[in-house]
Amino acid sequence: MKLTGVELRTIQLPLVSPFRTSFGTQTAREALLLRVVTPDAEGWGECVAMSDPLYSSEYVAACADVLRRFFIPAVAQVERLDANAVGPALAPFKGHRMAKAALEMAVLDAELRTRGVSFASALGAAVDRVPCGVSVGIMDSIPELLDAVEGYLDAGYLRIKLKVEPGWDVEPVRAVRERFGDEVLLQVDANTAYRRSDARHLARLDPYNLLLIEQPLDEEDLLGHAQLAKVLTTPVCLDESIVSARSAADAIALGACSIVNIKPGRVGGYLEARRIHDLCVAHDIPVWCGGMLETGLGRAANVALAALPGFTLPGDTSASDRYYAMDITEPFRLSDGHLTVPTDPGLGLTPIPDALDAVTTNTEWIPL
Ligand code: SMG
Ligand code: MG
Repeated sequence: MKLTGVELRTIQLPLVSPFRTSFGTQTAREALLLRVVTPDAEGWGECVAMSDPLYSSEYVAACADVLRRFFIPAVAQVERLDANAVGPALAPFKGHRMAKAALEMAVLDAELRTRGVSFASALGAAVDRVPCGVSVGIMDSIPELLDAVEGYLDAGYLRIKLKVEPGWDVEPVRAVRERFGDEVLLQVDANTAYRRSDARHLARLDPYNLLLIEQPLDEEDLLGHAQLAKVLTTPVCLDESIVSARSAADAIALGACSIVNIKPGRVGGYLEARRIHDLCVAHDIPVWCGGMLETGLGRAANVALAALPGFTLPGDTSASDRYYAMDITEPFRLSDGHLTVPTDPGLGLTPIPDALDAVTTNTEWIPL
């Protein structure tokens, strides 16, 4: 393939309700989209970075900058471009994995549309639908939380994840268990909000039979997670700490986690995400697909990834209406707690032009 140009587009999608985590409250999703154009096809990429560097060091404006300044020119120079060539072409540049992932996703989409192959079959999907969980934000009160969880269970979600932070952890978990029973698949996500000295406090979650506790400590604190994992009976799952197959291998060897959340954006792309999947399968480590409030584009790719055989736990692959009243693509709808894996070539869907234009705040065409 040869790129004739790349479009960088920033969109702003309002959320159906505010989403509060241990690092802040979000009321809208700003996202950076890429459209790569080749003589034969177009490919779409979605960058999962947020507006501010709070979940990780990356943020939308920085991703746009590094893409336009370094990554797009480097990829444009590749002789025979395909998705496998993107990682090596960008390897000299440190970090910026979410930006790299978005570009690789767009090139992969263009390549697969040209070849007539879906993301799911290219990645190695084993099923045609995936079980879905939902991530529930921190609320102002327990009754408000119980109403939200009830709504999601009524909608059919098969697993509930509660966002937690110091001051909002044991009580909400206890309340949800008491109200909805022990059968509900329940897990928590701290987004690095705790410290090593909180180990005894976090052990108070042990009686509630959680599937896992996600990223309790700082992203760089693998050793702390290994020590914590020895104290807790709740399995430790890593999200922010896992940025590559190498860091996943290290975390597993160290005993820092027994479950891995795979987010393609965080690890530099869908190809590295698949390598982490393969590594975890080889080590008997269950994986599940994380979410970054993706539009239908990223959701389509995530659902394809979540269809791989090692994804044995429900992912944060919620329906589009969990976050958006109006998505930029045809919405993903929950059916019996599952989302259907797209089968058409590439991502299997494209943005609806009017819906996309309605939420676009900036467009930039980079001719090559
Ligand atoms: O897409 O449903 C989703 C988001 C799920 O909780 C979610 N993501 O740490 O796992 C995580 C968070 C990161 C984004 S929080 C603004
Ligand atoms: Mg997380």
